[in-house]
Amino acid sequence: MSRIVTLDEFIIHRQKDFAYASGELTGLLRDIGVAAKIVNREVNKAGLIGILGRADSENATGDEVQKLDLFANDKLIECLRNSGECAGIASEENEDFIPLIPVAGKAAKYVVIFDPLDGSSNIDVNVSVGTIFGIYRRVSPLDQPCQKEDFLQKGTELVAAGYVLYGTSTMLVYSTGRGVNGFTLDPSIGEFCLSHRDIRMPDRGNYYSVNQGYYLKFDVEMRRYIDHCSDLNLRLRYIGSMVSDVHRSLFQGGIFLYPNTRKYPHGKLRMVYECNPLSYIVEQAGGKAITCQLQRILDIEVHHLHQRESIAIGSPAMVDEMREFVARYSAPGF
Ligand code: AHM
Ligand code: MG
Repeated sequence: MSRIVTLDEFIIHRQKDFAYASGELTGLLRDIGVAAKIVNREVNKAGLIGILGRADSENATGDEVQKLDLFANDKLIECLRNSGECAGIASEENEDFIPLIPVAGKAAKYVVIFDPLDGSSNIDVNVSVGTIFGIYRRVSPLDQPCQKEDFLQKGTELVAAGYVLYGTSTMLVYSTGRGVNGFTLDPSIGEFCLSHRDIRMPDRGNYYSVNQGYYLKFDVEMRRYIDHCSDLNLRLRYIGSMVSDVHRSLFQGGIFLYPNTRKYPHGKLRMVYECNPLSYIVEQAGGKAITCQLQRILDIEVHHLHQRESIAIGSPAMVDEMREFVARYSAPGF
């Protein structure tokens, strides 16, 4: 049996790949790993300790907030506040970003964005949820508190991104721009252990993932593409947690769609907290991610912390096919 490689060992080993790396990013990734373990512990026992259910409040963009969302949000903020390597955070659960006070007077050069618990409608019924995170290098002066523009960078500027999936087992998947690696939490030793090295997304797969209940609310070109998926007898899977649906396509191939609808004319999912970090991971694994208006997600200018976009993300051949459909059926005069 090959030797177990823990997340910490792997991160430290990878630091050597980056010339002039000073260990700050390494430290930050390790702190996120610790926060993930704490959130995992609570997700696993949520039913026992009564933190399921709604917290009777709404998040910054008007969605219902579950108690566990608030817990995960608080834990991530707490871990990053004490990290010393993070100048500020922006969370899907907070309206504005939060600058962090330097630890021991040291100016941190990174900011972190996260969706603490994605797929929150699944919490009550014990279905998979996930944490999504991304790390940017600050663009504002290091001797001052971080600024909004540090968080409003394009996805191409991400230094690292990843997610934690609280599923049948808990997995942390991340990339620092040199491929994607996956770690499974071994509960017996409390460590994330390298389980999926250099993940490559299949060129295509047998699954498509979309909330087909909104079919009639989609633009005609999206409807034609969804009909095509159905004609091909692709299997429809939709968990209602983007992390879980994207995770499946990463390993088995497939496409995840959240098109613009009448209710969400610009799409529902958030650029900063969901679309960009997951697109970064998927592209690093050889996949593609575009809007339903056919723009590469990572190239989109971000103007608001809670900006929403439509998205088609997944296996490269399937995203290309979706692009052809949309181009053909939205052509003038069609
Ligand atoms: P959340 O971050 O508030 O949980 O919402 C994001 C989620 C995605 O994970 C998921 O794919 C989508 O919203 C589900 O939305 P819908 O119920 O409209 O299909
Ligand atoms: Mg979310």
